[in-house]
Amino acid sequence: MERAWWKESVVYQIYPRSFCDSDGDGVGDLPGILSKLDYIRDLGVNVIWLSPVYRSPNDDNGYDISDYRDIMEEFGTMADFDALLEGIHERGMKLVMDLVVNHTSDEHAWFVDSRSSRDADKRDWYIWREAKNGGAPNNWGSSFSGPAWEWDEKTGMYYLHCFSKKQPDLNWDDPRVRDAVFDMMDWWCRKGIDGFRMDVISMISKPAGLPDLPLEPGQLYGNVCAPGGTCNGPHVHEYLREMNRRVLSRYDLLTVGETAGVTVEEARRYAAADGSELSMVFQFEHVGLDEGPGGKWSAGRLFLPDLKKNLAKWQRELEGRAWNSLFFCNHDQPRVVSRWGDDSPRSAKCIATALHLMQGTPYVYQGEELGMTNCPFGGIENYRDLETVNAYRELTETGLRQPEELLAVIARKSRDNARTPMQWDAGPNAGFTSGRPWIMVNPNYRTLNAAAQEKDPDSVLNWYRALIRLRRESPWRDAVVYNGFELLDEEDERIFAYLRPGESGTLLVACNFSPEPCRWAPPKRVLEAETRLLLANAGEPRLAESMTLEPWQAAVWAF
Ligand code: TEU
Repeated sequence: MERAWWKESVVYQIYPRSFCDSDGDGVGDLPGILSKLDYIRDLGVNVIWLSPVYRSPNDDNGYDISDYRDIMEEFGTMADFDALLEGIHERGMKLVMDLVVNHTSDEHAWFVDSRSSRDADKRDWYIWREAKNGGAPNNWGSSFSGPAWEWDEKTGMYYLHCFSKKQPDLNWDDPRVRDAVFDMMDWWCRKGIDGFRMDVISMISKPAGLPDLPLEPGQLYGNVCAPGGTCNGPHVHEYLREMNRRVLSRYDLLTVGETAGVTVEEARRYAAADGSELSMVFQFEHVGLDEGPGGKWSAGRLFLPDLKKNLAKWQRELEGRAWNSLFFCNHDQPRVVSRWGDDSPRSAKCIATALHLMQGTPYVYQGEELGMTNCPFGGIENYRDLETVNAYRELTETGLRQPEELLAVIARKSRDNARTPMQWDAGPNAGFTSGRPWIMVNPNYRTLNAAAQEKDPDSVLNWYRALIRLRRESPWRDAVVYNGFELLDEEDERIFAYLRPGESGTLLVACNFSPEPCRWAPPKRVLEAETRLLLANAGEPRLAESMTLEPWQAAVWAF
């Protein structure tokens, strides 16, 4: 398999709003990130993915961009950005920017022009349609509740917004849009950045004719993010190959597509080994496995064999043909230690081990390395995320859900669980800000924080450091990155175990995803080999024909 630096990388995702506030306005900023670069470097990661820092009215916390070539006022200035980029490069790390080009803010100059009149110069840079039967042009729903169409009184037409109404979708079928986006991307590459994470890039090519989508019973609108919605549209690969030809191929970049609705077949095209489109993609099948039949806001529970089989499918189906990304956490997902663990540090370490030793580029989301947990927000008034607040309003006002029952699901699944301030120390506001934080600080910061874990050899932080060292510095680094994958005991409902076979030796990973001791029988070929324990999050488990893995125990052997 061809080697590449982005295959051998570990990426740390920063949500700037919640990372570190340097000027006391209660919002994280670029100088705050600069002040924490040594902490990030000491984790062992070599790439930082920065969620959007461009000028934005913050309807969706920066994923609604009003100027791609300026910095959001609350985050600082372009000079602050340049200092941050320099600081990252000085420490031997790379910077991946978040590229949000499926849509802009409605305050972007392009949209201001487009909506000014039906024959405006940039009218076709967005997706405008006449009313149909006196209403919206089709049954599409916004990901943030309500219809995906907003009526514009001035020009008497609807515009499409798959997300909030302040996030109008760009019309990628207009070559002038592609020209403007590619020119902006090149401008950032010439500033010296090292890649892009591409927001909902699988949605940029809409299906011809914008047809209605199928509706499940009780569904108010068609789901634009579901397969068959706006994902993986007719020209998406054509546009990405054009982007690659005109921009990406001219630089040495890590590019990762956030490809809602992607299948393994589609991923083999988006992340093809021939480098014709992107380096890798984020798939979302695994983080949908604990949803009930009603989607995100329905109470479901993870059945571990489903997770194991899904991850094994992606390992098997991409191997040698495309490259995988490995994540459980990001700014849109609840904290995995609460979601699939029991909030204990050992469960955080166990889950991380299972993820980090598969084939693919691992992504660590800020605070995940500390085992940060979901936050007890309580009432809906304490939430800030428009996806959560809009869903609560729509589902309760239509009578589809009861407030208390829905709040219980929101507490588990809201994106705000990942957006509480980074917990640096036990001081006021967890050391995040000297001001009033824009969102609630998780009250467990007094004991769960980076300062407390820095010196604790058994901390979650030092476990992530060990995992990342194994992948990036140890004699086994090539095995971790490039070896194959073979799932073991796929029906076992508590043990997540797999092999990483390769010419330079094989790794065995065994994780007890449960709070009870669990009997386990390693494969015979392991017992016949001379094995070496590389890592264990508890004790020194000895391989035996029938052995017990302690609650949330995870271990890695080589042979
Ligand atoms: O997310 C795309 C997306 O599908 C989200 O709706 C996400 O899957 C969902 O919230 C999970 O419940 C991207 C960004 O990551 C997200 O933060 C933005 O809000 C969204 O696009 C619009 O830019």
